[in-house]
Parts: sequence; structure tokens; C-alpha cells
Amino acid sequence: MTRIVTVGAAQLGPIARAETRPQVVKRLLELLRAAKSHGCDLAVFPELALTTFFPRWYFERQDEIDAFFERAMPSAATQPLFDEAKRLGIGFCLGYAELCEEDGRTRRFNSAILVDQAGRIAGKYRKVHLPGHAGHEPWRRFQHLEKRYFETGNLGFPVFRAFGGIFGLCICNDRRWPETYRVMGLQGVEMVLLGYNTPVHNPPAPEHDNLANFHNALVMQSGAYQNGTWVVGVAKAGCEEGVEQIGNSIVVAPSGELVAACSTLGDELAVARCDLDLCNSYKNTVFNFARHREPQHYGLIVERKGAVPPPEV
Ligand code: ING
Repeated sequence: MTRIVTVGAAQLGPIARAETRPQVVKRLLELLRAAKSHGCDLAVFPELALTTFFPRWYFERQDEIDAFFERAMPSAATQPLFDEAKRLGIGFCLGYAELCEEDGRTRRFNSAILVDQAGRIAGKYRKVHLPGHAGHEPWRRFQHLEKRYFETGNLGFPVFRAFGGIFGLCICNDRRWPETYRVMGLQGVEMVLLGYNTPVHNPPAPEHDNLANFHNALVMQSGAYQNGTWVVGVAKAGCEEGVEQIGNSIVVAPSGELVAACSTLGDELAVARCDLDLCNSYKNTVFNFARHREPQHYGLIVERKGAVPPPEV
């Protein structure tokens, strides 16, 4: 029996700083209902999907920063999303800023959850690769202060059994690092879900700006193919508080092929019917880790490079 999961990439256009949680949740509900009407088993929302991408600004007061965080999940603002998803029998993936008390202290993470069709939280992830900088850097056109506002995720890269398969979560910059997919690939992941807020302009490397969309697709297509997994990447897109963010939300097959894409920079749903068994066409052949992968040799290559003196010139 084939294991088809119909997934909706639920891209969001800009979220203004002044937009309230209820106003944003209303947009999420519209996309969730559209996903259900298109036969989706789950809808994937972007990173930090409840607010504007606030790490673009330097804040000093903690109360100003904490206004962007959720103290519970579901929170009062997101309960309607959980209720409607359960009523419709559709799951979802949601990125949000998490504020919690853990190990006797207040913690803040850039987090994402996977909610199943019964409205239960089936998986949770906290962003590991926090890009940008920790201090105010006024030379930048805009800041990227994730290292200031979030701790590094402390949950690793787990995978979860849901929707009849093995699912994994990551967030934004995580998608640029091959280790992200490989750690989940070694756990047999069949579908990786991720959201992102990606400015077109990267202040430290403006020469990359024209390749922003190419790099976005490149990293997800390679991660998918090299680990025999589906990858769903969903943008918060458009000009958000004066910062142009890429769209280019996509669904990538284990072959590395793009099977669905958004074409606007606004709220848009791209739908794909994904056969999870297609993963085996790669996991059992080209990327059969048990047969072909040689981790015992990888460290030697690094050691040899370090130990061997440079050739006499
Ligand atoms: N955003 C960006 C991302 O990794 C970035 C940061 C932009 C890195 C451009 C490199 C180039 O897509 C987040 N939120 O990680």
C-alpha cells in the first residue's frame, strides 16, 4: 500500500510589526482551510510565523523582546488554530518564538512544532544554527540578532513518527548545513519540514544577494537527494518592514526534483502529493548508508590532511 502524504506549503507574505496575533492567526486559518479543501494531510507554516521577523531590530528592553514570544503552546492566540485543525482533521507545522521555564531558568528558543490530525503535538524542534550576530551592528541596513534573542536549540535533530511516516523538523539557516539533513537521514527521515525568513540582502556578503533563491533551492534539493527524503521549505516572503525576503517556497522529492512551488511573495498555498515510499528508491540504492557509507574513514582523511606536511615547493 503506497503511503501518500498530501502536504501544503503554506507560505506567508509579510507580517507587519503592528499586526496582532489574532490577525495573523486569521491568515493561518485561511491557509489551513485552503489546505484541507485541497486534500492536504498537513500544512507547513514558516519560521516565526506568528510575528514579524523581529531579530531584524536591536532591542535593549527585555519586555519589548518578550512581546514577540509565546509563553505556552497552544497559547490563547493559537488555540483557535489547534481547534480548527482538529475539527478539520488536518495537521500542521508551526514556527514560533518559544519562552519557557526550564532547568530553573527562563529560556528563549526559535522553535517549531509538528501537530497531528488529532491536534496533538507530535514533535518539537529548537533551532540549532542561529545565523547573524549578538551585538548591535549599526553598519548593517538591518540587524540579524538571532544570537542575541535565542539560545541554541537543545533538542538535537530528532525524528518523529506521524502521518504514516518518519518526519523531521529544522528551521531556516539549519537548511544550509548538510549535517542537518544527515543527522535526520541516519534516523531514516522521510520528510523534513522547515520554514524560513530569508532576506534577499545578506550584509556580510552582498555579492551573494543575486543567488538568494538559487541557494535556497540548492540546499533543500541536495539535502533531499543525499538523504533520500522529501523536503518542504516554506517562506515568510515579501517586503516585511522594509526588508525584502525571498519566497520560493518549494516541495522537493527524494530525487531532488522540485514538485511544487509558490510563485508569489504573499500568502499562498502550494500542494504536493508525496509518496513516502519513493524515499526507498534512494535509501535502498545510491544512499544505502549501511552498504556504501564509510564513516570510519572520514576522520582519517581530516587527520591525514593535518598530519601530512605541505609538499616541498
Ligand atoms: N535567515 C537566513 C537564512 O539562513 C541568512 C539568514 C540569509 C543566511 C542569507 C545566509 C544568507 O536563510 C534565517 N532566519 O536563518
